[in-house]
Amino acid sequence: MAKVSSEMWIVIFVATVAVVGVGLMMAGGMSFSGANISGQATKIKLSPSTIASLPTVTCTETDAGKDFFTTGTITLSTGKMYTDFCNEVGSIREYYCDSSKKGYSYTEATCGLGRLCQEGDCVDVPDISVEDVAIVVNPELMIATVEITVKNNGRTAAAIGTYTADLDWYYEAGSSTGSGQTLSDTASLSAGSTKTISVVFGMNERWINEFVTPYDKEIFTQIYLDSASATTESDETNNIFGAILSTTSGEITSTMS
Ligand SMILES: [Ca+2]
Ligand SMILES: [Ca+2]
Ligand SMILES: [Ca+2]
Repeated sequence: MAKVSSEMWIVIFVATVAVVGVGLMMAGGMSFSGANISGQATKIKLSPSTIASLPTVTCTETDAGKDFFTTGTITLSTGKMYTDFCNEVGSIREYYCDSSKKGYSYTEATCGLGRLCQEGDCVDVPDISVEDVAIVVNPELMIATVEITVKNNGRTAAAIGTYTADLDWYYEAGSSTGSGQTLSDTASLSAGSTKTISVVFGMNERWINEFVTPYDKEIFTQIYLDSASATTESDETNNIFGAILSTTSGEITSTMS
């Protein structure tokens, strides 16, 4: 057998290292980039039986599951805690423990009519609103009475509180006369109940003369309940009524158009 020189051993060694290296690269799917090794992470799929054998996260909570009327906190065995809260659009995020692997879930819901989300809890509140408006003109007494029907659509009692009423008589396009009044009604209005409040406006000679002349004209009235925003309500947009109420000569009553 021919003797292998020391130079030949070096060549064989280098060739062997190269072959093994390329083999490892192919087997592992890796690629080299300069001096750094880069590669792709491999996802490990767990079998259903493996998943089933994993420990389930346990969960405890301070309220009664999907309890929208109590601010609750869930605590997981992992140490994580989540507390019910009101999101940016006023809906409640309610956390609750369940039998899933992660141990909990949550739902988001609006608190509904007559309720508001406050600090992770749906609370009952009032909701006063303008339901109807009528204007009764009495030329003989030279008064116009604005009759405002107010309803509490909410779930708790509330007073109308401070409110404003304005009445303008449009006798020419773009011009008006009239005056506003700021009043107060402190009587408690129970949930679901309705009442009518009346605001009397004095009419001057010009108003009366305009009223009895035989052409169409308009009365503008604006009502703003709880104008001082003293009461927190489930709907703050229905406190204002402002519409053009039309009447024709000879009529003494106009209703919402
Ligand atoms: Ca809960
Ligand atoms: Ca809750
Ligand atoms: Ca309201």
